[in-house]
Amino acid sequence: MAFTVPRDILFLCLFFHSTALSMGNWNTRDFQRREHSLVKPYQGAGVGVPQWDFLGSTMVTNSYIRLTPDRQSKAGAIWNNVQCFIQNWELHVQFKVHGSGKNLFGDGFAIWYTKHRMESGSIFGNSDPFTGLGIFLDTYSNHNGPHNHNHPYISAMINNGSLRYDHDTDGTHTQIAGCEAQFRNRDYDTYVAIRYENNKLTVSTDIENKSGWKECFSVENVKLPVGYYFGVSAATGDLADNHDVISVKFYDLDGPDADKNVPYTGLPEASTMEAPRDRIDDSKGSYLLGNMTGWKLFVIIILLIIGLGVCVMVGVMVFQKQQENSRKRFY
Ligand SMILES: [Ca+2]
Repeated sequence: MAFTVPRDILFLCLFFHSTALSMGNWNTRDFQRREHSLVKPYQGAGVGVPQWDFLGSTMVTNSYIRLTPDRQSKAGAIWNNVQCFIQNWELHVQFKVHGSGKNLFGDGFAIWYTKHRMESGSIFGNSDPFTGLGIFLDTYSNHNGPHNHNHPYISAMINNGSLRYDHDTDGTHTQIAGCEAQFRNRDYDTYVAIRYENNKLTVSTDIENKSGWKECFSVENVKLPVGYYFGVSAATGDLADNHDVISVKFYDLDGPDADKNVPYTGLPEASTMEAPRDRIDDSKGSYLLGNMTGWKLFVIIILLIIGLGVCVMVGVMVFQKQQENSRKRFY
């Protein structure tokens, strides 16, 4: 049964789920998991926020967690410090991206489910490369030419630790899917939902003040292991924005039969990678040579030498024949 959990209507979710489970012995306490959620009031009894750690420019207020202020060259993140051992889940993030820039603003934020946590770096404030899932809510197009899409743009990337994120193409070379989403400078609440169930990744948004989810994209055959961490990070550069997280709500979709599932523990994997898009800023010559392996180049050089040899031999033979003919004419 594929649907996205209606926000804040827990009883409805439970109704659907218990219906799906044929009124099985569903445990209501297991549905929303507090250990992976972050809701108001943020502060615990102590100074910190339970189960969450902060990085960089992150600032906690009573009503939001600001990852970056609307100022240049800032980076911040929040990281859940409890590993997730639930195979099927859904994450709702309420956020607010806003600032004084009318036409120029950036760079955006990212939601993570990764092996490593609390590492700062160049992908919206997180490390590059990373291992796991990254959902990018990119407000600024770094691309020099026209894209096939407009910004703000939401995309997903699955990484086994070997791929690098390319800012110059806004990550379109490594994305598994994406969609446009005008989520910036809204007067009302904006949400994004990430659902991972039976190796299917679905990202939906609620950014039009309609209290309903709209699917951004859905991708099958995505493999994510258990034991990774959730996080949200944001960065500004020459351009800036306030990147605020209002809440993170985690829902366990495994249900009471979870013990029967064998959790996936391999590397992150996605069988569908979108076709690379217009990356043609390499010069053609170096592109051709760059794609050639050593032995191919060797064979081509040998063939060229043989070809040149044949040309020279034919040339000499023709020349000799002409000399012979001209001599014959003299006599
Ligand atoms: Ca960008």
